[in-house]
Amino acid sequence: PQTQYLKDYQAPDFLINHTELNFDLQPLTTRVTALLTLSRVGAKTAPLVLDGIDLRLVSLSIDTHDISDYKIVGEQLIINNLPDHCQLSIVTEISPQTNTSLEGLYLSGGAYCTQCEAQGFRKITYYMDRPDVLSTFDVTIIADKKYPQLLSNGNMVDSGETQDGRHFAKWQDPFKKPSYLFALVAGDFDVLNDSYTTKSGKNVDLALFVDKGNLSKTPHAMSSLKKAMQWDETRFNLEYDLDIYMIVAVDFFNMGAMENKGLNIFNSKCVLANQETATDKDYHTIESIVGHEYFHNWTGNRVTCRDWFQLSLKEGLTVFRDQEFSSDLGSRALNRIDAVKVMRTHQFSEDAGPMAHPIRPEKVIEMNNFYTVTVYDKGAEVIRMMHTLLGETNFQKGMTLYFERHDGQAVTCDDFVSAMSDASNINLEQFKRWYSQSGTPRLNVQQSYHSETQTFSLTIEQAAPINQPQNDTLHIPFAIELLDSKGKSVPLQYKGQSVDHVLDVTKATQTFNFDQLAEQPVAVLLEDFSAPCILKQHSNDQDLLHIMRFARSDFSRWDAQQQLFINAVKRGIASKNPEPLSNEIIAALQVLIASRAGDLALLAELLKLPSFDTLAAEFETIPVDAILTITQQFEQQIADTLEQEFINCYQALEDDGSVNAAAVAIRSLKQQCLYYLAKTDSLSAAEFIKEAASSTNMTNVLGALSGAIKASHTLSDTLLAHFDSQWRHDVLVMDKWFALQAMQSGDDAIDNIKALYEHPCFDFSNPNRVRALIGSFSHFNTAQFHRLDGKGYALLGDLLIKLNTINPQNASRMLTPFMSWKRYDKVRSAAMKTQLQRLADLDTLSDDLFEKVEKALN
Ligand code: BAL
Ligand code: ZN
Repeated sequence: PQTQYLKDYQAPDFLINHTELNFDLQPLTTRVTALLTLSRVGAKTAPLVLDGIDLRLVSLSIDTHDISDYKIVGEQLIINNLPDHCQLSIVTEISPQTNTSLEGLYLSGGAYCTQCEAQGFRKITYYMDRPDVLSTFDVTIIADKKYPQLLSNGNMVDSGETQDGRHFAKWQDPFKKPSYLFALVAGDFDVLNDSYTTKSGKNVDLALFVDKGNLSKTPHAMSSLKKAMQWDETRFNLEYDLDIYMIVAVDFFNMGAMENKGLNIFNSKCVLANQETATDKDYHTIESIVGHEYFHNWTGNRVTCRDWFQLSLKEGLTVFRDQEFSSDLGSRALNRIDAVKVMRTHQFSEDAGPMAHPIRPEKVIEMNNFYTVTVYDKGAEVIRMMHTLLGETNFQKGMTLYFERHDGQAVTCDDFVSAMSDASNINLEQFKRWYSQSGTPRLNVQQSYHSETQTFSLTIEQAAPINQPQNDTLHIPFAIELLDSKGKSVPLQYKGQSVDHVLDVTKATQTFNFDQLAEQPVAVLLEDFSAPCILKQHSNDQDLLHIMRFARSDFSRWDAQQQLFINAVKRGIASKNPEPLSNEIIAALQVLIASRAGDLALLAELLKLPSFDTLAAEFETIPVDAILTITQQFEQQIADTLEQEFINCYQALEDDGSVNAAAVAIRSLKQQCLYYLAKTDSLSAAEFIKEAASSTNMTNVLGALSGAIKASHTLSDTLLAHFDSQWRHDVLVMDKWFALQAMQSGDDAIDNIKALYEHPCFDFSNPNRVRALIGSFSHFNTAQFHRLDGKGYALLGDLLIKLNTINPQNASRMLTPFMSWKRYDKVRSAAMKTQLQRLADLDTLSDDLFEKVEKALN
């Protein structure tokens, strides 16, 4: 495997001004004819270097002359002595049916579809498969009529029958695009048609293609799309540019979805939803992903990346945009909580592990390995920090300037920051280090209060991340609030000047002073998680309870509650005889449940203990058993002490079954009550579980089953069996069942999972199934995955060996839990290492796994 470096970037020697593609679709031998209009922009002597994988070259010609001066070296076709301008014709053959990698052109449940980002186009034909080569595309698709819909990017300009009784469609995309945005679909779908009128009055046809029989599950995705189109006009002044926008849902897909120009291809689980089959969380995810792919039309497609090291240019920015979309349409606090959970668990853990990389990586073996929480979610945090530093008005000016300068171009992260800086006149030179430094910065904060001068001081020290000692100091927007003893927000001022609540931290150690404070305030620090840092502070429980009650930011109230629990867990683990949760904490929870006031979904969050991953992040060596024991103990204490309050709350809340925010919030709070009640032997709990499990609303059903299984409730087996018989016809719903099965405790948990490999709905070649069963197991069934006998690790190891040949990209994602093997105790880390070594010893280890296994072991 070869490492590619950002520093080695070279501009292409040729442009592809126009690309004509002709597909003659057959499952085992699809013939692809590519006609490339080329012009040389590099050295006279430079050869044309085209990428290609798993292709059978049939012919290579200019005009009608065959070319002989070429060679195929590894995964490249190198052609010498080409004229400066020419039309190169390349005929290749590929086999969609045997392509299980789900990259390039493949068959998904009988339909042809493509996935080209990042480097899948090279599995379709020889091409300059790099994002800085932009071309217009004309595409002709010829197929049997059993595939009535033949789709590609842009507008359909012709269609008809072929002489041999098949049919064809021709598509033209007027916008230049790199190959990774190419898409083709051929299948027999049901279609939901709709339309949208842009704010300048342009009519856009909207079409959503799904497997036959699924139309009832499409309205939510369609309405999400229209909301996204409108939101982008209102908030970012960006309109759609083609006459038609298509979304196709397929069952076999490695990612959530793909933003191909005018023809998005989606994993069906990110499209299909109705109340019986999808949870409220699914509804939210679908809205956000439909938005995300739509927003890429400007941030990704109109302005794309110069090279793949710049991936965060489009992904960080587009995640930021989809987060803002969800926050403007729904609860800002809950969206922030979700985003921060991802950061503090998955991203911080990636930063602390062997795959740590900056949001703009500097070296890559397999690009698919860099579609990470760092590039995406930390990337979005970096954009969010710029937004915080500039403010909405200047940020939007920066976006406008970015599009003025770069529409139709392939550019770099530096180009984006320059636009932001130039538009706002704010110096972002130091800020740019966020793009090149990996690891999570640690901030040590000292507070002091001087009653004689009524002055309060905050000293913030930036410590480099644990595994990145050489890091330079960063520019960090550090937001704060000061509360008085009554819980009122105090104006920030010093020496007669008001002080902004976002502190500009730019030095290794910096002190900020505030005066006119008659008493020592309680400081809310890193309000709204204004920077992706680890905050080291010594807040006592009293202050945290005060923040939980009074902070103006709902996010910070939740954050304080999390910290309270974290402190209690850490104290418990440190002592031989762990104390139960304090009366104050229990009382605070009691008040919350009894009040049933405010945002009920937020209230549900406030009742949750931090996840295992959140707690694990607090320790250098993860004390698996101790964390599990103490959290179970605390949850049991909450369940037992507040049982009656949970019953009252559950009974008092009326769920009207609708999908509006209020009903969603009610369901989430009811679920949280049920989660605790399932841990008690109360008769009401059993009744509530049975009632919710027989509901026609999947959120309620899943809440009941999940609560029952996690509490090993006696009803679990019956409920699981019933669910299986009810939903076997719907694989997406069965994914929820596989995920529930993965959570089973008990000594036979591993055998149970192995037995499920034989279930008629299970399929190793489908990423959704594999993630539902084994992904859920390895991420969320902590006790069983981390069994001391190593059987949980062996289960994952066996799976990875199998997936290595079926679908390396999926294998590599599934490997993630092993990446942090060094953070566990000796027995566990040795057992995990054994599995990594098994992979390293494979003769045919894919590049995807090689890169991560090698980094993990070294
Ligand atoms: N571009 C890959 C899928 C996504 O991030 O939208
Ligand atoms: Zn994206």
